[in-house]
Amino acid sequence: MKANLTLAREDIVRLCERVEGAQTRAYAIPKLTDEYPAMTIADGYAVQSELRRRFIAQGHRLVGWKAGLTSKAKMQQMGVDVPSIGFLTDRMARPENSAISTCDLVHPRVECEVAFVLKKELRGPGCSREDVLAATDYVVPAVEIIDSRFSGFKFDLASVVADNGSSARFVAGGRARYAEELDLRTLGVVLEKNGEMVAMGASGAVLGHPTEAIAMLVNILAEMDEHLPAGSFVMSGGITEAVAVKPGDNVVARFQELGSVSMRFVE
Ligand code: 0L1
Ligand code: MG
Repeated sequence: MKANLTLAREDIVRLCERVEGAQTRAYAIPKLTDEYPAMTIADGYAVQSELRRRFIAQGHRLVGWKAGLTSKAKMQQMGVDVPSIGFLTDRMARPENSAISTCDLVHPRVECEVAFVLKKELRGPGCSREDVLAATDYVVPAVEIIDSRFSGFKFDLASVVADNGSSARFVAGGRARYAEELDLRTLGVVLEKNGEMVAMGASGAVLGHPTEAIAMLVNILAEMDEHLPAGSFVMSGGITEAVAVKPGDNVVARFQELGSVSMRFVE
C-alpha cells in the first residue's frame, strides 16, 4: 500500500484536518481529488490512518472496523469497483431504540449489515472465509448510519476512504447468534422506514458471503501492518442499498434469524 503513496506528509495532514472539520462540525466539502487529482487509494488510507490517530489521541476508543461498498448494487450506485474499509470508535455507537440526532450529520443514510464479534485475533495476508468463521464468537444484526461528507455525493474511492468510508454512527441489536447455527449466505433482511418497506435483500449480496468481506478487510489491514484483535466488532457491509433519513423518521431493520434493530431520528 505504501508503494502507491503520492501525497507528501504535509498534504496528508492537511487533508485529514479538512475531513476532521467536516465530520466533527457536519458540513459538506468538495471531494479531495478536486485538489489532488492524482490521489490514490493508498493516499486515502494514509489520510484515514491519520484521522484514526487523531481521534484516539483525543480519547476516542477504537472498537472495530467496517467493510464498505461490498455489494455490486452499492458499487454501481457509487460508481466504484473495489470495496473499502473504515474504523469504528465508541463515539459512533448508539444504543438500540435510541433517538439519533441528525444536526451533527450531513447526509445521513441507513443500511442493514451483519456484524461479527471476534473471539480470536485475525491477521492477514491470506485471511480466508474459514479463518473468519473460526475466529468469530457470534454475529449480531446492525444498522450503519453512513454520512458522506462530500458535496452532492460526488466522490471517488480515494476520497471516500479518506473520509473513513463515510462512517458516522452504528446501532447493533437484535439477537446474538453463533455463526455456525446460521446460513450466513441466505439471511433475509427488510428495512422499514415509518412503517413502509423501503429496501430488502439477502446477506449473500455482500461479496457472495459476509465472511468474504471480513476476510477482505483483514487483508487490507495487513497491507497497513494492522490486524483485528480478539473482541473486535466488525461490520461486513450493506445488504440493502443506503436509504436517506431525516428528523421524524422511524427505522426498523428486520433480520431473518437475528431479530430487529430499531431507532428514530431527531433534529
Ligand atoms: O458503508 C459503506 O458501504 C460505505 C459507503 C461509502 C460511500 C457512501 O457514502 O455511500
Ligand atoms: Mg456500510
